[in-house]
Amino acid sequence: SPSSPKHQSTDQEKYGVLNVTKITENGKKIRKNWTSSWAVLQGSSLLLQGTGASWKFGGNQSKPEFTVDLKGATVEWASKDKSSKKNVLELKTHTGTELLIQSDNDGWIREWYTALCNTTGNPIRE
Ligand code: I3S
Repeated sequence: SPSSPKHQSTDQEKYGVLNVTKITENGKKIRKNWTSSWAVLQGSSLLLQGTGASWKFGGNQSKPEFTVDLKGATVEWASKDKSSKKNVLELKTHTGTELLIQSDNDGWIREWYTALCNTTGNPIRE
């Protein structure tokens, strides 16, 4: 809505704060590290940027940002065994990187789910 510019976005360009963690890097399971990130969905890329100086995203990540190529990625609600948190999305890229994306805000995570499904061509499920 116009009164809430931070949350105003379309499926083509969307941005805001999400909790994220990598769980797999190049097909190899890595230790979770949930971190609050500034997320920007633009075209077929999802850019994740740290909100603090110590932000680190995965094992071989030195820069305070990470770009996810959404071409050929799958998006779905994560199963309960993936996390004890609510509202968790699982994003798998075509290169074998797996991320979990989460927000405590039900409406906000649903908006992101819809946008990511639309971008990747994945079916939207309840
Ligand atoms: O899937 P896991 O290993 O139970 O994930 C939890 C751990 O990463 C935990 O940190 P430690 O590595 O210090 O145990 C985190 O604090 C938890 O948040 C992780 O689980 P959730 O269910 O929050 O995704």
